[in-house]
Formats: sequence, C-alpha cells, structure tokens
Amino acid sequence: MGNEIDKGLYDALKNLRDQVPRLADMLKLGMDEQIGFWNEIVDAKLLSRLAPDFPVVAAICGGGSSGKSTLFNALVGEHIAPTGGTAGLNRRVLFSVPARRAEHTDLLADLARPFKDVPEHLKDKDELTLPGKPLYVATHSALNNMVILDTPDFDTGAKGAYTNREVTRMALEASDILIYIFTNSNYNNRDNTDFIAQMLTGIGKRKCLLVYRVYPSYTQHEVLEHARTVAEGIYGKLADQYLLGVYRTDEDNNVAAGDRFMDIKPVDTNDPEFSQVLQSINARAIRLELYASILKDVCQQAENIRERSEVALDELRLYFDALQIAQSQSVREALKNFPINRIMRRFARVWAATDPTHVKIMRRTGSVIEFPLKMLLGAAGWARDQMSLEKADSASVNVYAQKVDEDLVTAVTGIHSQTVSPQLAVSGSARDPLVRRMADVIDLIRRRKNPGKGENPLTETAGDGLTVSFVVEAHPVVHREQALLRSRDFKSVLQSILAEKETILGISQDMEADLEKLADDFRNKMGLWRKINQTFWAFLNVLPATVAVTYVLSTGDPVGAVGIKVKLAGLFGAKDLYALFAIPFTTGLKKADRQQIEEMLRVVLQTWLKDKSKIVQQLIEKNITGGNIRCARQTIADADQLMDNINRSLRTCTQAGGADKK
Ligand SMILES: Nc1nc2c(ncn2[C@@H]2O[C@H](COP(=O)(O)OP(=O)(O)OP(=O)(O)O)[C@@H](O)[C@H]2O)c(=O)[nH]1
Ligand SMILES: [Mg+2]
Repeated sequence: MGNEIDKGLYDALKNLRDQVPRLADMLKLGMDEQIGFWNEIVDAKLLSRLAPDFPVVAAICGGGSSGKSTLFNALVGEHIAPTGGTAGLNRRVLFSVPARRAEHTDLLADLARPFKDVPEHLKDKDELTLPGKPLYVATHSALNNMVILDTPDFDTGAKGAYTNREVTRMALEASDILIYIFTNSNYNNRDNTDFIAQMLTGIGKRKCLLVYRVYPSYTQHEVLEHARTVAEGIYGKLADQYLLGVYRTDEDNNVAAGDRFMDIKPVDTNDPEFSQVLQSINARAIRLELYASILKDVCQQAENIRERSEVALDELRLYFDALQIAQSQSVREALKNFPINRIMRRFARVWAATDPTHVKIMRRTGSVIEFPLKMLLGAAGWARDQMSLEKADSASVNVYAQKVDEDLVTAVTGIHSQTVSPQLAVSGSARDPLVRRMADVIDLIRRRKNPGKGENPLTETAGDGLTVSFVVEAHPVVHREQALLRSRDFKSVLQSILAEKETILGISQDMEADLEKLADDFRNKMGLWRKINQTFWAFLNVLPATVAVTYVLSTGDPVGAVGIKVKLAGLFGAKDLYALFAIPFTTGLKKADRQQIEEMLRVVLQTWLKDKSKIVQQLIEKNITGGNIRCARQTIADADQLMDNINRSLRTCTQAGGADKK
C-alpha cells in the first residue's frame, strides 16, 4: 500500500466528511440523526486514525501483576507507571506520547477517542491507582512516533463482574496492535485469553506480540509451547496469521527492585529485536485492514446519502421549473389585455417618421392607395379619422389602465398563493421543452423511488400532444423563504406591485427603440413597390380605429421559462385577424398584404410582450417569487458542484477499500 494511496484515501475521506453532511443540509434531506452517526464513525474510526502522521499505537494487556507496567516503563525508558505486588494496581489507562506531540490536544483526543475523554497529564503516579479518565505522559523514548498504552488488568474481581474489562476494551480499540504479557501462572488461563478473543472479535482483530515473563531456566521450547497456548487461546487456528513475534523477559530481582529495566529478548535468536519489530509496524496498512469493513460501510452509507441527495436535487429542479412556469403564466395573466390601438398607432408613427423622403412625397399625392382600400377609407375621411383617433386614444388609456389593474391583481394573487403553497400545480403543453424536461425528471424520480412502476407522465398523455398537468411539492429548501413571504402582509405586497403599474402602461424607451428597429427590419425586407405601397401604410393607421380598445390575449400554450413564446397561429387565426381589422373579407385585401400585416402584428405583439413581460416578471420576482427562485437556483448550483466532488471522493474511497481486500 503506497503512501500516495493512503494520502489519497485520507484526503478523499476528509472531503466526504466535510461535503456529505453539507450536501444533506443544503438539500434539507432531514436525515440528521443518520448523518450524525455517520459523522461520528468517520471521525472516530477512520479520519483520526488514517491521518498520515498518526502514531503507531500499541496496548500492553495481560492479567494482574503479569508485569504490564514494568514492560511499559522499559519501553518508554522511564520509571513512570507504578509497579507492585498487588494485582489490580493500575485502574486507568496510561498513554505514553512522544514529547514533541504531547502538546497537540487534538492528537490526544484522537488517541483516546474510544474513551470519549481527552487524556489528562499524569502528575502523580498514584493517580493511576484510582479509577478515572485516561492519563498521558510525554516521553522521550527511542521509539519513534509510537504511543504505548499501559492498561489495568482485566482479571481482578469476581467472574462476571471484573473491574476493568470495559477499560481494556477501550484501550484495545484505541490501538493498532496488542502486546500481551503473561507469566507461568496465567499462560493457560482460558478465561483471560477468551476475554481478549472476545474483545478482538467485537472491535476487529489486532495483531499481537507475545511477551512471556519467565524464569531464566525455561527452555526455548517450553517458552514457545506456552506462547502457542496463549496465541491459540486468543486467535484460535488463525494464530499464525496474527502473531507478530514471541519474546521472553526473564525474572530478575533488579527489575523488581527498580534498578534495571526489563530486558525483552526474542525467543528465537534469529528473530529481530522487540523494538525493531515495533518500529517496523506498518500501522496504516494494519489500519486499512482493520477498518476495511468500516470503510466499506461508511462508503455505502455515503452512497445512500448521495443517492437521496440526487433525488432531492431533482425534486428541487422540478420545483424550480414549476415555479418558473407558474410565474410565466402569471406574467401572461397580468398581460392578458393588449392595448393594440396604442401600440399600433405608435408603430404607425414610428413607421412614418422613419419613412425615406421620396416615399413621404409620393404618399402625400395619395396616388398610390389601391382601389379597394380607397373605397373603404374614403379619401376625405382620412384626415378626419386621424383627428378622432387622438381622442379615442386618450379615452382608451383609462380603460386599459383599469384592465391592467384587474389583471395584475388576479395574477399577483395567483402567483402569491402558488409561491407560499405546499404544492405547486402547473400545466403545459407536452410539446414544450421545459414541460418535457419536467416530465422526464418526474419519471426519473419515480423510477428511483419505485422501480418498475407507473409511467412517464408524458407518455400517458403525449399522444395528442396536448396539455400535461403536474403537481409539484414545494421543496424543503424553500420552506424558509415561503415562511418569510407568508409573514409579509399580502395587501402591502399587492400595493407595492400596483404602485409600479405605470411601467406597464407606458411605452418604454426600450420598446420605442425596438419598434424603430422593427420598422427598419421590415422595410429592408420589402421590395421598392411595397415600400411605397400605401395600402400597407393605410392599414397601419386604420387598424387602431377599428378594433376594440384592448385585445385579450389567450392561448393554451405554456410559456417557457426563458421567455414568452407567442404562438400567433392560434392567437390571430385567419378569422381573428379579420375580426381584429373589422374589414370584410370581401374588401379584396390582397393575400400578400394580409400576410404582411399579420407578420407585422406578430412581431409588434411579440415586442410588446417581451418588453412588458420583463417588467412584470421583475415586479413579481422582486415582491413575491424572488426569494424562492434565488434560493432554489443557488442551491441547485452549489449542490451540483458538491455532488461532483462527492462522486470523485467516493470513487477514491471505494477503490482504496477494494484494493485493500486483495
Ligand atoms: N522478580 C521480578 N519481578 C518482576 C519482574 N517484572 C515485574 N516484576 C514484579 O511483578 C510485580 C507486578 O509488576 P507490574 O509491572 O506492576 O505488573 P502489572 O501487570 O502492571 O500489574 P497490575 O497493574 O497490577 O495489573 C511487581 O512487583 C514487579 O516488580 C521481573 O522481571 N522480575
Ligand atoms: Mg500495572
């Protein structure tokens, strides 16, 4: 296992630990408890342990008075832990921490995670003989980046009620390897080895170094045999797989007297020194093996959360789209009445003002008006019409203003209630790309939640290409914004929108510019004769006088989120158009002229709708939907990005977990 893989795994895990809870929170998955557990496992079991410079941790365990503390002192090279003849002397775990790292509180906390307590600095040996938090000493041991644990014995007390068993379990859990020390009087104590075996089964099998405190007279053979008994007691048939080495320490009164440190020798003289074995331990490889199943579990859970997030994100997209459709529909609602007379008159003026000079002169002679229209208009009536139009115009402004008022109230009331509602009901044409996308998302979510059931809402109704209806839940992500909007007085929302009504009534500078450009474009498309053809010109002027004040827009077509798409085919069908002109079909209006007028109306109407939609949309967004829209849009963007990163990290973690098993 290369260092790069370790580092990659560690970084990927760290990213996951940071990003998975963030994503869940961002999308309001409502899995707080599960995610809390997940966080804890990643922190306690994996992250702290897989940090590249985390020390190798070895726990010294064994029965009472077998020499654990004496061994501990020998390994750290100082007489720190109390030793004595009374079994059960130590009641707490003592960590030896390399002095240069002893000031890192985080490291201390990570080392003692299973204890759920940060170790305290040992001030007095006797502290160890009283139960309590784990303790630590800073040491200058020759063992590089190594932490040794002295633990209490686990066989003091009556069977079933041993004093220190839970502490031993935590110490084992905190360590990478086990140093098991035993004596001639307890090497075949099944109770002791069973206990260790049981602990290791629960927390993951640690490999082990055996130390036999023995009389010098014991032969190598005897020592190995007794050690075998211990190893098999702990690991059963798999003993060889977990045994890192067998060592002996011969009884020595100088040691008991504290004059010398315990001397640990390999039983087989060809084996490496004890400290050498300790130093060559590849803790990270051990940990990867130890935590492989935890890692797999953590990845699996992260994957589950990621999948849930994906659904939630799709649902949010769906809500976002639905809200946009609802908003566009309300914009359309607000602009139901089209002041065709005003707009067309304005356009006629723009048209006249931008007429080239020679056309103006020719027009004045009146010689180019074609016959049927002359009949209709009457040459003399022309000027009179122009006068009366001005009056009609100002009267129509008031009527129109009132209509806009009504339409706005209806539209604003509608979109407001949709925006704060727990559900959003929208409908649209199956041909609309946005509607198709929504249908696909609904289908995707349904298939993920409930594989193999139901059908794409689109395929159910798409045969005739007509309207599809959706009910979309308000996404939890926008609940806060909804509450904010709900807490505002609706009347004042409405008032602040109506206060800006003027911007809808007037013809903005933008629109004026658009109309000029339109006139230009049109003229460029016309041949010379058509340019001076006064039939066309006359129509432009007669139009406002002959139509109703406003023309109610109505269309079953949905409005795309990006802009208003006006389908004039349905709006001004041939019949509609003639009604609009109030000109009998028999007038003999040339087909070419009719098409020209239709085309012109279409673009003028589109220009107007574009201009006004923008204004109304801004009004609605500013006062009603803006919070939800911004919040949804931002969350979608952020979650998308997070999801990408999580996918990458997950792949790294899964690969590291997989590679480890081989
Ligand atoms: N003669 C002799 N006595 C030793 C040797 N090693 C340890 N002892 C003694 O054995 C007794 C127990 O040693 P400790 O190191 O305290 O044993 P422990 O396993 O830490 O005991 P508890 O903490 O009580 O579980 C002490 O009196 C030590 O002096 C040795 O090599 N020779
Ligand atoms: Mg002790």
